[in-house]
Amino acid sequence: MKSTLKNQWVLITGASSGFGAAAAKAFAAHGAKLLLGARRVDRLEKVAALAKKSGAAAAHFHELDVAQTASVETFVAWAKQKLKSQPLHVLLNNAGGAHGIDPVASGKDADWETTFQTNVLGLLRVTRAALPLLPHDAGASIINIGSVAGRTAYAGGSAYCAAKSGELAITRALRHELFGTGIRVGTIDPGLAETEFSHVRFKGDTKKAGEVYAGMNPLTAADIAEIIVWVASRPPHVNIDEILVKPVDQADVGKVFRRPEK
Ligand code: NDP
Ligand code: 8X3
Repeated sequence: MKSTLKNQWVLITGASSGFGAAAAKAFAAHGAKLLLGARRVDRLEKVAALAKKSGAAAAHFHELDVAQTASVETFVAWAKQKLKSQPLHVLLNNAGGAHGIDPVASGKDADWETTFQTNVLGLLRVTRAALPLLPHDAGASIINIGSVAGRTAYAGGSAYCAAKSGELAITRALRHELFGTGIRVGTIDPGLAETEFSHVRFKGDTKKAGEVYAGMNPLTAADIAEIIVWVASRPPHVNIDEILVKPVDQADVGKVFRRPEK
């Protein structure tokens, strides 16, 4: 059966690693055309090359820092040129992450600011700039990546939990604002998934990052990519509003089943 994503344009933020890179590969397997953004352009180049090998009808990349309005505007202008008046079918707002795990009492301004700049303001900026590229009544989708952290707060997660709660609120507000346009809006909210997320959160401390997933089976980037593609390929009248997805070893944010080391 012909995929509904074949030759459709998909824009992915944070495509240089983790969910974004896996989503590029998964959309590529459906013959989509890709517009990839992140700060690490060397990584984007590799992701685009793999996407082409995996079946992408096109895979272009450009530097993007969602924390900078000028960078977002430059990126979206570049994307518009690549589209050559064709519509954007999927906007995947994935760029983000957590920075530090300090309690509020010892939290750092720089960590809080980066967390909000990427997960909240970046999402708003990219969406504002890309909205004119999304056609009405044509099955286009905005898919945002939230987190279990946006639904349940935990110690050390104040800024990140607040930011992902913000992502959920923005997703819900946007669904109201786009009511009647036929543009679909949804959020996918994963639990523990082993990507570069914890390396970033713990500022490169590999030991601490590894402990997050010790003795349990986390989600993989490919698991999330499969869900993203499924959401984007529902029939045009179907909106998948919100998906909460956790590893079976995670009953809740702080309740993780860990097998003893052998
Ligand atoms: P990764 O660290 O592997 O990927 C994060 C991506 O975001 C990278 O491509 C990074 O690219 C990009 N990014 C970060 N800051 C910016 C920026 N300022 N401008 C542009 N791109 C940026 O982690 P994940 O794949 O796990 O994270 C993807 C999303 O999923 C994030 O929003 C995260 O909060 C969310 N999430 C992750 C979970 C997990 O357990 N892994 C669970 C729930 C949600 P670059 O550094 O090259 O700019
Ligand atoms: C990432 C999941 O639980 O580490 O969003 O915050 S968690």
